[in-house]
Amino acid sequence: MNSKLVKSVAAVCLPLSLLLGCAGANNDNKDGAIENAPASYGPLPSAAQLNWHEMETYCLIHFTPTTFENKEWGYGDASPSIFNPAHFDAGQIAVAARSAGFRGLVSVAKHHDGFCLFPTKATDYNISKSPWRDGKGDMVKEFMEATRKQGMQFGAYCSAWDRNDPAYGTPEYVQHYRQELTDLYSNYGPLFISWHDGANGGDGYYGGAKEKRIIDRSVYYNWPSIWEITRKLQPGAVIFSDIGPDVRWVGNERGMAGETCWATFTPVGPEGKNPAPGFVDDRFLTTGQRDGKYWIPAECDVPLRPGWFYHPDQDDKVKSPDQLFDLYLQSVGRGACLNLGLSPNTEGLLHNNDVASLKAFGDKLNKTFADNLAKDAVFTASNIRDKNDKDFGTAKLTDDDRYSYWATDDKETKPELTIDLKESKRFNIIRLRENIKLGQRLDSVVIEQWQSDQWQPLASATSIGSTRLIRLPAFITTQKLRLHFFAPVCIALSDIGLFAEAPADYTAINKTRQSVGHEGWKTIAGSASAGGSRAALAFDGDKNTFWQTAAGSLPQQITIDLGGVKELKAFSWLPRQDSKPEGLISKYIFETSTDGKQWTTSAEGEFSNITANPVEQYVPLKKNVEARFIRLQATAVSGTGNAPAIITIAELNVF
Ligand code: FUL
Repeated sequence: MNSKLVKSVAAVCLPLSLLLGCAGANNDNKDGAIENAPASYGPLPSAAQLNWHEMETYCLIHFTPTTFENKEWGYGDASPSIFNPAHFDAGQIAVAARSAGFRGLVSVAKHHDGFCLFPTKATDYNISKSPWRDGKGDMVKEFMEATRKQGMQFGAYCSAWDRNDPAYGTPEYVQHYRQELTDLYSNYGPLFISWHDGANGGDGYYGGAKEKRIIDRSVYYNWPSIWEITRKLQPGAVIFSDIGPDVRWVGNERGMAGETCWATFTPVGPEGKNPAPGFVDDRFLTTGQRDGKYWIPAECDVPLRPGWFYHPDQDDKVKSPDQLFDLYLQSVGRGACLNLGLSPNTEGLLHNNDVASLKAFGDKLNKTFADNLAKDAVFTASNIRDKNDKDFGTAKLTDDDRYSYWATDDKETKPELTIDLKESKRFNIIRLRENIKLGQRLDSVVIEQWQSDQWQPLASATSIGSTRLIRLPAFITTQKLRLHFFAPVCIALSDIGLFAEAPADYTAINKTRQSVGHEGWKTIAGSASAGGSRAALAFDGDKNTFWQTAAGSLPQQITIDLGGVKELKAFSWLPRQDSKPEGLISKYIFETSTDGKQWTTSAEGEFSNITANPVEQYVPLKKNVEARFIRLQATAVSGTGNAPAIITIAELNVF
């Protein structure tokens, strides 16, 4: 703890900081600010944002009638009568999340299908019309109680797009949305986050109209007036959306921040227009901007399974603890937070594979970070602020306070720090943290290790911020490290840790499905290939290659001879995996035939959320069929709204 406090300033600023985002050396930290502390640099986090940074990881739970339809986006037409999970247990879900070290749960209180998991006057399409708990239940409340029981914080996601509401697209619907948010903000205690999605407008049921409704995303909701409701009713919550205002989307649903990822960011809309959720120039979402005007750090959202909703065919595709750990390093370890999607099954429970992976991930995290090998090291700094004032000394680097810090004199912007571990130690992770109450100060750090009697280059990193975890390419054993820091102002480093990654202990229950393989497959018809592309790339077993059609020819399709009659129950399409948006099928027809002349439509529908989350789409056929020929035709492609220009297929499989 720091001894010389400037209490008066802290007292004045604390209540205001929640609303205005004033934070830093001169105010709200628990122990107050120290006399002669460095002046803050650039935009600063608010109290709600500091709380959010400290949480590091939390979960987002998708569970609505869409789960019972085995879809990713409900159309808005599902009967509430299908929503009746026999063994729903919020406690099972919260305990599993807690076992993985998560510090919060966010309930998807309403997804795009429009069904509210809480009773509300805003729409009839809500939980009270379902048979669950005889129509007297409130699932958001059960999630909230289970979350708090595990010592975690609670948040809510209420989709602005509503594919059920007949009024969607008119000013009346915006009133419904405001009412739903007001209900969520009023009845579930303090929320740590209000989560807002960018997917807005498009095809929907809309009370039976079954049409496409396009809204002007930049003005329709009047977001600033909605944020006012949030600030008033939930002053401790951060507001998440593509553009913030408190936490921004990282720009992908793979759970990964940029290797460089600044907490500072200036939201702008496309072509310089006013930004809004779903209406943003997305170039800097992943990296942030060093000169960004506001403190708007990134949240990395990613589902534990390929999809956000539960699909039985994905039971063997649950991310392993090692994959989760990689994501942790690429999100939390880059100054962001990790928001992991959990998807209960139709029973209302997490599958055993999910529970086991979460627990093993939590164990791995605990074991890895339990022992900071730098704890008893001797630190030698090239400069310590204010004539070696111990309030700014290197002992602050290994205490448990993430806001106490080693600082240099104002003019010392490129200091050096040597760490002597007193004996050789083996590790592969280096953790650095700044005291972000004073802003994101460091540009970069370069690290050397002592090896064969000399300093040798080891690692470097940019954008340190709230947490930077550097995983070395391999374990090293050394007694000494030397760090060179670079900043535009004096530095305020709060933490150094050295850790040895622990192995994960986990075995998944495997293989729920088997593809029939690609042997004997031949393309017999289809759209022309784009120059250099070959149709056979659509079934070469390599997910990184894909077939791309030439623009223009319609319909956009592929017809394949399987080489013999097979009994089929499902097909799958893997979109291109190179993160490019062109040619992603959003609506399809899948036909089968025994002779290549008479065709039956065996499946048709929507590949939802395909741009943000282009994972394998597994589609059970309407009924099992005997077929020698299959045809996949795209009737719409994401983003174009019109006839599909081109399609891409990384892999096609039948089961
Ligand atoms: C997306 C939505 O469209 C997905 O369905 C999911 O809810 C995800 C978390 O956000 O943008």
